[in-house]
Amino acid sequence: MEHDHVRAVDTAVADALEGEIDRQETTLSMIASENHVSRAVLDAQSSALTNKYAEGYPGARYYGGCEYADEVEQLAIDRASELFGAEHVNVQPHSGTQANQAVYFATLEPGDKILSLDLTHGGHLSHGHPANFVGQLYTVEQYEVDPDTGYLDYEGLAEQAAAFEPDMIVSGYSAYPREVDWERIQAVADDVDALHLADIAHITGLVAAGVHESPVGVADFVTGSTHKTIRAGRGGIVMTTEEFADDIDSAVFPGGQGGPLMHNVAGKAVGFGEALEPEFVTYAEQTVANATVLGETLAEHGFSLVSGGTDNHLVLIDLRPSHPDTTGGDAEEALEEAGIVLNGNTVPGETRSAFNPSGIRAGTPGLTTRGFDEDDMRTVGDLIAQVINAPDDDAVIEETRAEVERLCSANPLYK
Ligand code: DSN
Repeated sequence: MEHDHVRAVDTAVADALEGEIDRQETTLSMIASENHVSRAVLDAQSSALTNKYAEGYPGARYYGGCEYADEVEQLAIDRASELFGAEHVNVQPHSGTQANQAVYFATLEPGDKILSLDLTHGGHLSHGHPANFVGQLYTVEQYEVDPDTGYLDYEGLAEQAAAFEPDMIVSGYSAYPREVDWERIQAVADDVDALHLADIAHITGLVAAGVHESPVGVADFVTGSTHKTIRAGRGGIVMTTEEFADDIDSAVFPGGQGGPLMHNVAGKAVGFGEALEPEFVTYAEQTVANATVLGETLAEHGFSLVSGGTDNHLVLIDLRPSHPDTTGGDAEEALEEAGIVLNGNTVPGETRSAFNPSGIRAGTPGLTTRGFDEDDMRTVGDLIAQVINAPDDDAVIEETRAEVERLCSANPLYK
C-alpha cells in the first residue's frame, strides 16, 4: 500500500506508515484486541469527513454542511441496530473507554457504587481501576473469577453484590476466555436494584455474528469498541433502550465529547455493513475455532491456560506453572523478535506486576481475517511453544521468524 500523497510532502511519516503496513504484512498480529480492517474501512476512515465538524446528531447539528455526515452516521446507526437488535445506538464514542464513560456520566453521581471485575482477573481500566478517573470518582469494589476454575463466580458475585449494594454492575471483559452468562448477571443486578453495563468491546464481532450470546435486550447498557472482532475501524459504540436514549446521547455529546470523528463514523458504517454479510458469520465462527485449536495446541505443549481453554477469540496463558522463570514480558519480547506479536498480560492471582506480568494473552481475530485456519493455528501454537521454551536461542528465533514469514506470505493482508 502506497502513501504517495504523504510521501510527496513528508518522507519521514510516509516511511513510518509504509513500515507499519510492512510490519502488519510480515508478522503475526495476535494481540486479542486488534484486527485488520478491510481496504473499504481504511478508505472511509481516511476520507474528507475528517474535515467536518458535526456536533449534535443526524438532523439536529450545531453546524451547517452536515448532509453527508448525517447520511453516514444514520447508516452506521441503522446497520448497528440491525446487527445487534438494539433499540437505541450511539456511534459517536471515540473509543470503548469513552463509551463506558458516557454510561457512567449518564447514570451515576460521584461517589456512587460500581461493582466490576478486577483488572488482573480480566477486567478493564475503565471499569474502575484506581489509575483511571472512574476508580477515583466512584466508589468501586471488584469481583474476581473463581481461583480454582478461572471461570466467573456467579454465586460469589451475587453475595458480594448483596453486601455492597452497587448502583451499577459492570460485566464484559478484556481478558476472559469464556462465554458470559448475561442473564445470570442481570438477575444479580435485579436483586440489588443495580443498573447493568455489559462491555462487549472484545467480543462485539462475535456477538454481532451470533457466535456469543448477546447482552443486548438483557443489560441496560451495552458498550463496545468497533475495531476489535467486528473490524469496523477504531472507535466505540453504546447501545441501550429508548428509556435511556436521551441520557446516553447527552452524555456522549456534549457530556464527554465535542465533535464526533466523522471519518471514523464512516468506517463504522462500512464495517457494520460488512458485518451484516453472511461471510462475517463464517469469519466469527472461524475466529473461535482457531482460538480453540490454538489453546489445545498450547495445552499439548504443557502450557497452563486460565480456565483450561477458551470459548471465544482469545487464550490467556499463565506461564508460572510451566515456565516459572519466564515472565509475560520476557515471552512477549522473544515472540516479537520471532515475528509473533502479542502481549504480556496479568492473570488471576497475579504475583508480579502489570508491567511485567505472569501471563500472555493471544487472540485470533487478526490471523483469521488474513485467512488462517485450524491447521495454521496448530503451526502457530507450535511456534509459540518453541520460542517460549528457548527465548534466548537465536537459532530458534531465526527459524521461527522464517516460518512466520512463510505463513504471512501464504496469507497476504493488503497486497
Ligand atoms: N487495550 C484493549 C485490550 O487490549 O484489551 C482494551 O481497551
